[in-house]
Amino acid sequence: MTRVRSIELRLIGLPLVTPFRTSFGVETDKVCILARVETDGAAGWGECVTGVDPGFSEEFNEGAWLAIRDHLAPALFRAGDLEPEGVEPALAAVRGNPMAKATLVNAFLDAWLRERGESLASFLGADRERVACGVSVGIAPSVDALLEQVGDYLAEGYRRIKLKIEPGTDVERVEAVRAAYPDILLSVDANAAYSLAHVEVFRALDAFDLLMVEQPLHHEDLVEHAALQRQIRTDLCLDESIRSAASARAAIELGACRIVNIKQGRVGGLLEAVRVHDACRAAGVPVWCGGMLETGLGRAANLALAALPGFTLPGDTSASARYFTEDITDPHVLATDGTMAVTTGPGLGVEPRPDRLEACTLRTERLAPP
Ligand code: NPG
Repeated sequence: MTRVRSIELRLIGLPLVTPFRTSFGVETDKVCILARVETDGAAGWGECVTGVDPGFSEEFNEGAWLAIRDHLAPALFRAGDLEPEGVEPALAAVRGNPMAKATLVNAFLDAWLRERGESLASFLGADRERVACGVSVGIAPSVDALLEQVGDYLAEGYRRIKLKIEPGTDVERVEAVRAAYPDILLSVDANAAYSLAHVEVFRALDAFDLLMVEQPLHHEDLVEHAALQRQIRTDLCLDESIRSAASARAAIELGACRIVNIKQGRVGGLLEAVRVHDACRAAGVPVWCGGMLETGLGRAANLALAALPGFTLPGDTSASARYFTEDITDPHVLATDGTMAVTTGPGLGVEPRPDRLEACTLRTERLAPP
């Protein structure tokens, strides 16, 4: 048992090495909330995966800040002495807001594990020390620019290339990459930019031996995803639609996907992420670890999760250098074989470097029990 004594919220901003364009917007900077939770015997970190705008999900930085400050943190203070299994129930009176909740769940877990000297990977049930990594390539300005980026990432060792797509340039881009690299693991991610009226696009994509088509339709369209899956050969993968183990089970039972992208931040934190993993594994559905341009803190959490046995496909767990010139932690580095190390120290096994943290801080607020 340990008790949360105080929470420091911090908004940070880090420039991205290259702008990241998806079908829902362009990111030039990573701006996110970090929570530092102080317990009786340690301090733990949680990184919130919301962005500046509610484009990927309805949660966004300023909303998450208020949800944490005014509702979730007070609930955690009121809960008193806690073990990890008590944290989600303590926050359950707040409906939804999984990304805001994940921030505190993960920070508490980090602090609790640091008190015990146990690594996050071991606590979650990891069975390997390195994970195979893929990379997500944003929508490029031209086919040539895309081919150059893909070539560079392959040269670095990445084991799977995921192309962001949007209506209009999809088939032509995939065809060009597949022609240049006939044997690579290749997938596409539509970020919900299509409807069932686009079925011909997906039939055309069937020709390119893709590992998967990720989240083609609206996040609430499970029945439509199932209808699309029946009409194409390529496996569908869901991301935005998977918000919990319950929604993963529903998607699988409906036949809406054959692969699941697990983002711990999107499903309410690492504990629910393990439940999503377990539900998929029980159903024989492969999973992989998604990414949301996390700093080295969130990336350490993702790497620990990706080391669980059901994570059989390379994830968007790319090296710090793919995102930032200088991360806030020591960088996570890709080996030439396309793998990265899972951290082994207590908790997340990484810390923000104080100088870097100060340099990128936009705002802080300290929260304490009344
Ligand atoms: O490597 O962290 C990464 C980015 C992987 O493509 C990626 N993430 O839709 O999955 C996504 C996308 C994303 C990025 C979503 C930022 C939301 C915010």
